[in-house]
Amino acid sequence: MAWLTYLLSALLASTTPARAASSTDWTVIVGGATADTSIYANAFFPQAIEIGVGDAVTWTFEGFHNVAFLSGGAAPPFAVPEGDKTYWNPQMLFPVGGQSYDGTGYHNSGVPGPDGRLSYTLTFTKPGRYPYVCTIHPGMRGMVIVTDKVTGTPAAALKRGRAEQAATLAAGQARFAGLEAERNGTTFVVPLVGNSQQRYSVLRFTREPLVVPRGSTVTWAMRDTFEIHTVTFTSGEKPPQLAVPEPQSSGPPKVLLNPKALTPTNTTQYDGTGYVNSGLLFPPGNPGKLPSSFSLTFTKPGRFEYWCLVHAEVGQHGIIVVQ
Ligand SMILES: [Cu+2]
Repeated sequence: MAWLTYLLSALLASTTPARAASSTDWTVIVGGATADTSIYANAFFPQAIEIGVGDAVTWTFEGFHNVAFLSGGAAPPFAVPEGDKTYWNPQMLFPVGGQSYDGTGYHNSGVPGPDGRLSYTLTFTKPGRYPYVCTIHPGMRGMVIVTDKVTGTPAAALKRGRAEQAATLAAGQARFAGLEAERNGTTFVVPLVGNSQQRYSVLRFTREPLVVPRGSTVTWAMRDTFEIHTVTFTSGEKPPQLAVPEPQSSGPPKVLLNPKALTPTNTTQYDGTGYVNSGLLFPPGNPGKLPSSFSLTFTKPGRFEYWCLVHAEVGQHGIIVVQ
């Protein structure tokens, strides 16, 4: 049966993409989270990787991100209006660009499905330093350095990536363990935290229910550079979805940004009834002067659950107990 073996190997050879004999595959981890999903890594691990000309990098996803090479261009806008609706920009949700990169053009991996898993490979054809970003988390950056003479190995680079990721998640866990709401008389502040140097976000409001006297005002204050959040009280209703996929007859779905989730209700008091939504809260000092805090005064006793509509699926909700 030697002829069969020969035929099979010839077939396999012809379907395997052509690669230089010396080509090496490198791995970069995208994101990561603690098992309880409270801490989210907004980083590429390792942050910088040095590879040889003709080598490929495979990004292995562990969270909701993308890998985008802008080649000096502007990042695509987050949202695109269509009539009176707003859609999530498909240019950051679905793959754009070919399988190799020479330092030019827009390339995007697209985002993973609900399980957070995706793998994206690019082959680098020219020496150079190539920065890339996640267009979903501002400030989430990585670098591919392509050189004629590479010194490291993929195993060592991956080990470095895992160590960086572990340090990031540990820093986030330590921050969450010490997280306290701040009290000033009848005013409370719930900080929404992250750290752009240590590259994590805490996707929780408070560790324990926040107990406040009746008549107190609680302010949720953004102190995170990576994320957006909402503060949304639904009074027992299911929290609305932020992104609603609309299947199309062909091609990928359109993703509607749900106005109910985006639009502030401009409520200042809460008695345990109705729908109260902060709308999107943005990093402090953002260039568009978009809101970065939300305050609510609690007028009736009770135990009230609230949600971040951006991160409800990873368990970002909290409880206020008004006495
Ligand atoms: Cu959130």
